[in-house]
Amino acid sequence: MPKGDEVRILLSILTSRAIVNYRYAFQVLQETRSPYSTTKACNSSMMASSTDGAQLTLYTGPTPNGWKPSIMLEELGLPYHVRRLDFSSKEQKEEWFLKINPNGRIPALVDHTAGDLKIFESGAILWYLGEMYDPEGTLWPKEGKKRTEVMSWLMFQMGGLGPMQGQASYFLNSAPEQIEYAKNRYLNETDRLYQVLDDHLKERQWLAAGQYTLADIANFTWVFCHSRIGKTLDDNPHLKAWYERMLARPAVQKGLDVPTENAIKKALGLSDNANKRA
Ligand SMILES: N[C@@H](CCC(=O)N[C@@H](CS)C(=O)NCC(=O)O)C(=O)O
Repeated sequence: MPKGDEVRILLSILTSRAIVNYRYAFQVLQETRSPYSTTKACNSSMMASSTDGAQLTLYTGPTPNGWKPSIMLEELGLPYHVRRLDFSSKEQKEEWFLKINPNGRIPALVDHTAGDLKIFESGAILWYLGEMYDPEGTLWPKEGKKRTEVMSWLMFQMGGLGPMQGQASYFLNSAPEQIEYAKNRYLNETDRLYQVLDDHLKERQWLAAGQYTLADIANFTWVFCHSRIGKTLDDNPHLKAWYERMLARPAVQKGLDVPTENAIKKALGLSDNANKRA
């Protein structure tokens, strides 16, 4: 047998073992935890200063990335403790929090049932919750092809919509100087991504896998903030219909009210004057 073939066979054996081990590790973790229904000690509205028996602590703020996990936790009906970080005092850069998220940003999640496992990056948090706490596949389908579709739309948000709209919002609302080129660059790219979503939703109710999933949650929280960059959804009728379907979900509304109430009013610009496109 040629040497190249041997190496390839060896690699494929090692890779399949690694996948099996990884699956096994998750299975063990899942088997060792107790069921959620036994710990309804805390929910989003309580926001106590200790974990109060909740198995998960969410470190968050009222922002598009911060709302993703609270919506998913509400959809799954999981009890969780909420710790809001104070951006004005740069609490997210304090040493204690950097031990939870070395990137010094929200959101982050700590799973107390898994040895205080720390998860950061909102996409990773949604994936973790799906993998560990959605045994029925309601938001994170079980079938491989469907999962791949969900992952594609999750990554579309993490690598595209979030960063582009985030920069558009920064250059419009927060930058110390007005830079037309930067504003146009990020607004145009955000417009393009909204159009991609609109085209995709023309023939379907939800973004991926023929069902409501965590990919809808991830993209929604950004579309929710469209007025922050002076956008309306009038040119994107399919996106608008999806947005309204999302907003009608009770768990979405509850998740948006974490960690502060009235997020819906604020994000729609009803009490905010910094939401017009320059
Ligand atoms: N890619 C990260 C982005 C996190 C992020 O940028 N979070 C913002 C709020 S939406 C934040 O913590 N900003 C405060 C800071 O940058 O110090 C994720 O998806 O979790």
